[in-house]
Amino acid sequence: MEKLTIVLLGKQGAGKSASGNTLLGCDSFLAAASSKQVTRACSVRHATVDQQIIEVIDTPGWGDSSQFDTEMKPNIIKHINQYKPQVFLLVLPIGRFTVEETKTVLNILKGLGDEVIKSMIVLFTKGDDLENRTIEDYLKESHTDLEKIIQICEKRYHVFNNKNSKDRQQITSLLKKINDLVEKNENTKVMSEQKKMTQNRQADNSVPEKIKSPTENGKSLDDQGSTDGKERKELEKLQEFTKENMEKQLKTIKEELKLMQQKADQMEQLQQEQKFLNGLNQKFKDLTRECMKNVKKQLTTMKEEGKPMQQKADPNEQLQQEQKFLNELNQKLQDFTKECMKNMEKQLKTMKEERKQMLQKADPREQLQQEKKKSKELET
Ligand SMILES: Nc1nc2c(ncn2[C@@H]2O[C@H](COP(=O)(O)OP(=O)(O)OP(=O)(O)O)[C@@H](O)[C@H]2O)c(=O)[nH]1
Ligand SMILES: [Mg+2]
Repeated sequence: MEKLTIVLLGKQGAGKSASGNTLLGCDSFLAAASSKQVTRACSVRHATVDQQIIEVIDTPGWGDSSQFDTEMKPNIIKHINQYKPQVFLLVLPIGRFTVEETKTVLNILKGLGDEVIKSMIVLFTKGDDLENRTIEDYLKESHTDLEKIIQICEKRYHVFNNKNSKDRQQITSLLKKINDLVEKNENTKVMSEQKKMTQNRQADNSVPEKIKSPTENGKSLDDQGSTDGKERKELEKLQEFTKENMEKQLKTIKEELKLMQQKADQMEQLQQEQKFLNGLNQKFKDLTRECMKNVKKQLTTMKEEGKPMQQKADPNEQLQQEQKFLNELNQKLQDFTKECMKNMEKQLKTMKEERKQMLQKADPREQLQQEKKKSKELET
């Protein structure tokens, strides 16, 4: 996709920034009603409009031509050299135009030179002020100096109503005029290059001595006879061959130039995107830092608030709590002791019984009595 770079030029408050916004379809530039200069430096923005990358350079508006020459022109020229714009929009607001104002415009145009004027379209803003008139009606009513400006720009003009920026027709129509002009200028450039090359070729094509035409050798055609005819044919062939070769080379150079331009455009876009990402990254870092700061602040506030509450706590209540805890501990200790006592008693009882049984087994009398008892049971 080829990029189209457009520069907005005009007096203060003419509606340059507003027109840039209408063209790009977003509020990229600051536009405002003010008696002072609103845009103070050149700025560049771009967007895709009707499947075309449009790059707009907004410039500060002039008060008069000497101010333009000293304060604005150097920076504008710098931007022109850097961005190589294809089109300049001379922004003029519909309304009363003083003779002085038009003279200023004429002076500035003169200073900018033919190359800029060749790529210039007059963009009338505040089209809503035309009301029921056409732009042609307005131009007819205007004084001759305004007509002169239009003539200098070879009758290229367009009307914008920036208060109705959603009107797509006015944008599409301007882009068509711009693209037609760009194409026309490119064709003219190619043609003049070709012309220059042909002239150079003619100058360089000093025909070698041995194949010079008979008249150039100082001899009449009659003197030379049929051999001259052969030489003439050879010369024509050589010229044809050279012409073909040059044309081929020109075509290759043009294609290479186009490729280089495309690469440069891509690089520039990548740089812009990188710049944007860096900005985003920085913003994210700043935001995170800000958030951390806030969290720390909140933590300190919470700590500060917590302190007096701790200080304010009732000592009696604290004592009661501690007492309660001690009571519970005591109760648990008592229960545990009781349980232990019970277990010990049980074990003692078991031990007593076991001892008794052992004693009975150890006594012989007791044993005899037991045997007697057993035999008596058997007899019966
Ligand atoms: N009604 C109407 N007002 C417009 C139109 N275009 C611009 N304006 C108003 O004109 C005022 C000046 O517009 P800007 O775009 O800031 O003019 P500027 O040429 O950029 O001015 P500087 O930056 O100071 O050189 C703003 O209030 C715009 O809203 C238009 O088509 N119609
Ligand atoms: Mg502005």
